[in-house]
Amino acid sequence: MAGLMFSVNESDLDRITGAIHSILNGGIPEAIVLPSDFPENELKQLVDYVNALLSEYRRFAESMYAISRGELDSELAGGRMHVNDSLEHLQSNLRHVTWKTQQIAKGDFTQRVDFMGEFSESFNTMVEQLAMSREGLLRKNQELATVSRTDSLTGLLNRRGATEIIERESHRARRSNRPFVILIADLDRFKAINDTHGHAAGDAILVETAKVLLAHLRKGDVCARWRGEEFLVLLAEAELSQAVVVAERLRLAVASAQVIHYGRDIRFTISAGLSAFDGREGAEACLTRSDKCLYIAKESGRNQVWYETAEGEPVRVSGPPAGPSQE
Ligand code: GH3
Ligand code: MG
Ligand code: MG
Repeated sequence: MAGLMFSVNESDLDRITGAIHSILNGGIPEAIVLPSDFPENELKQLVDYVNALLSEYRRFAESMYAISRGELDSELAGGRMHVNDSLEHLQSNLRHVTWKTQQIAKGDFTQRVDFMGEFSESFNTMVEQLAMSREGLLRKNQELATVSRTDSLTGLLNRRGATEIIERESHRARRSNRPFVILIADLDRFKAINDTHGHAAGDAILVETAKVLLAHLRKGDVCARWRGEEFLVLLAEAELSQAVVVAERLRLAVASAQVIHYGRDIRFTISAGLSAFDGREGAEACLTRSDKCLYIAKESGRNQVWYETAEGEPVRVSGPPAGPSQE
C-alpha cells in the first residue's frame, strides 16, 4: 500500500487477511483485536472497518440461520446492510404463505399467492388441483351415500335408508309430540306371479308398485323397499285415523294397476298392516305391530289392510274389495 505513513506489522496484517479469508470460507470470525496501545493510524481504521463489517455479517448470518430453521415469527437480528431488508421481506412472505396454507387446510380454497414468482404459480396450481380433487371426492361421497341408501330396482329408499329415517323421525316425534304411522305392505302371492310370468315380470311389478305407492303419498311421507316384495311407508305427522284412509287408498291403487309383460296383462294386489308410533317405546315396537297386522291381513285372505288400535286391538279397514281375489 503505497503512501501509508506507518510500517505494517506482519502479524496484524495476517490477522486481517485471516479474518477475511475465514468469511470467504464460511466461518464467522471473531473481531480482530489490536493491542490497546496500537497507534491511531490508517491500519487501525481499516481494522475498525473490518470489525464493523464482521459484526454486520454476523447479524446477517444469524437472521439467515433463523429463516433457514423456519423461525418465521422470531425477530431478525437486523443490521445496516440492505440484504437484511431482503431477509425481512422473505420472512414476511413466508409468514404470509404459511397463513394462506393454514386457511387452505381449514377448507378455504380461494387462497392464492401472487408475490413469490415461480413458487406462486406452482402453489396456485396445487391449490386449484386440491380444490378440484376435494370437489370430486365430495361429489363421489354424496353419490355413494345416495347409492348405499337406494334400492337399485325401484329407485326407492332401501332398508338402510328407511331405518335411518325411522330413527330420525322417532326422535323428532318424541321431541315435538307429532305422531307418525308405519305401514308395511307386501305383494300377495308374489312367488306364484314369478313362477307363472317369470322373474322379469316380477321385477316390473315391483317397479310399478313402487310408482303407484309414491304417486299416492304426500311429499313428507317416505316409501322404501323394506325387503324382497315388501314395502315400508312412513306416514309423517299423521294420526292413525288418517293413515288408515291413505292405506286403503294405496291398496285400491295397487289393485287397479297393471303390468303388461310380453302382451300379458298382469294384475296384482298388496296386503298391509299399520300402527302408530308410540313415543314411549322404540320404533322397533311400532314395526313389530305393523308386521303383526300384515300377518293377520295375509291370514285373513290378502288384499286387505289391518291396523292396530291404541288399545292394541287388530282391526280390518273396511272398504270395497278391489282387484282380483287372491283366494
Ligand atoms: P304372500 O302372499 O304370503 O306374501 O306370498 P308370497 O308368494 O308373496 O310370499 P313368499 O315369501 O312365499 O315369496 C316371496 C317371493 O318374492 C319370493 C321371491 O323370489 C320374490 N322376490 C323377492 N324379491 C324379488 C325381486 O327383487 N324380484 C322378483 N322378481 N321377485 C322377488
Ligand atoms: Mg308376498
Ligand atoms: Mg314377503
